[in-house]
Amino acid sequence: TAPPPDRFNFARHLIEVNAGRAAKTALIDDAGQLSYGQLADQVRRCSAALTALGLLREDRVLLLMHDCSDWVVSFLGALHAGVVPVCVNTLLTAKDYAYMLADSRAQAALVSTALLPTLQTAMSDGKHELKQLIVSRSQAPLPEGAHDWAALVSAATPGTGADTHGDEPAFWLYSSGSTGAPKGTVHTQVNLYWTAELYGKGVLRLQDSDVVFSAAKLFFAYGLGNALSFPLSVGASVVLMAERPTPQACFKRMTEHRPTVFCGAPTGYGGMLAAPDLPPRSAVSLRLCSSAGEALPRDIGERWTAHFGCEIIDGIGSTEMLHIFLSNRPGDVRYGTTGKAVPGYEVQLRDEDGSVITSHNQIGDLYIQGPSAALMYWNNRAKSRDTFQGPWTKSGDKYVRDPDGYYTYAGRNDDMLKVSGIYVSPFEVEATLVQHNAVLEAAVIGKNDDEGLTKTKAFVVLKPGHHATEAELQAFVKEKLAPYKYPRFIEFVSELPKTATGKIQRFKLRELENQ
Ligand code: 3SK
Repeated sequence: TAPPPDRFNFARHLIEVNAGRAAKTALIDDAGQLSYGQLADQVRRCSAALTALGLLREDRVLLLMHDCSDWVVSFLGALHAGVVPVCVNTLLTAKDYAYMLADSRAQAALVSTALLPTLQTAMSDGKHELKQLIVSRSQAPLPEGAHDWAALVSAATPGTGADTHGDEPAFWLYSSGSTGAPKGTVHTQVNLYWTAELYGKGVLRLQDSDVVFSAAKLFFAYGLGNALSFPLSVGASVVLMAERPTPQACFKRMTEHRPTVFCGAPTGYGGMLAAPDLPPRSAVSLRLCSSAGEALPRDIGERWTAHFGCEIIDGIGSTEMLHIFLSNRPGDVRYGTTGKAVPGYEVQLRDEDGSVITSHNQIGDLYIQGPSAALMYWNNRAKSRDTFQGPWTKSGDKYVRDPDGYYTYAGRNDDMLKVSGIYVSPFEVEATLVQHNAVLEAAVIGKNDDEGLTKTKAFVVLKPGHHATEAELQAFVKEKLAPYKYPRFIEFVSELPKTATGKIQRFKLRELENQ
């Protein structure tokens, strides 16, 4: 892939790439459609409007919106002007937004009407520098001094945009770890280009004939690639959905808009497969699906493919690398593994001493090298140094490579268990438990026995109307894995604690266990 020129602006790049597609549908949201011509026009107007409001190059603007075309136009409009959108999760609390406003020193906020009250609470709670409030799809009278997004954008004269450097800070995403405050992850203009080239085109082979629908929202790095930078880099159409990605909401878009590519997370795939109204293959037009967020259990991949006749391409990415760097490939899917390094990225497994592991079947810490790594975490030198180590980025995940070169997830660094001196991946035990017909979900943590030795404990959610005993599930795991890995304790629960992105919060289970 040819590197982009030094002076590079991703929004201007997309406008250029799609100049010959003015009439083609770019975005379909809950309210209507936008063609590529209309998208380019709105991006250039939005860019000019932000500049006219007094926003300068590198000023940060908070982008707190539900998925819709205004999100895409706001993001690209800011990039076009050289203003830096700070894209935040719509599911957070006012306290979280107060932290992000103060940390980013955002000068303006672009916000959905429904999220305005929470943002206003954040503004009244914390220190902030907001000077402009722009409200998308407002229905009620606006707060004093606030702007209506549509009126502001349509009144502006389209701008030519900023002649940015490709390595200039372009946008932020907040990355949350299991401990500490969220970290503002600073990405450049070219990072969007590289992920679209290497994953969107290189692995998913997106084409302008594709219609892409992502259950993962735009504020996640995964959703941003799936539903913005990848499809718009090839002139495809995108289906955007504001509501929560329940199975029913996803089925509605899959059957109405007939996306050819669907991007989701394992929990979502599992929920859809368990739903009574799962549409038949003939009611959808899927050619390819992608999965990330957590490793995809083999059973889910196999059942999805059996039902819909298309593969799920499972990969792992990170907010820090912007998108997926290790992945299966269309036509070369090994369910239960995360595949191999995406061409353009290099991965390494390192042992506890930091030495590179060259042997097979040995669990190690995953490091990545590639052109889309973030510059740093804002205001956090210590964590930046720990994660961004020269050309290498530490992922915080443990992996194992088999003799054929396929990588399999072995848990987070902080979730790994050592039982009788041997590493046990809680993920491996969970993935086995969910193969049992009665099990919907499972989470495994370490629990100290009476002697203070670590043993595995599984929290299990059963499928509605199903039954299983502790002994039955233990025998099931023993049959499939090395016997020492079976969970010594099983507790049946009605749900598991999860992050907004659907990742199981094992640390919460550990806290409960150790109370
Ligand atoms: O969770 C992932 O695997 C992921 C994938 C793409 C982009 C970002 C993330 C966190």
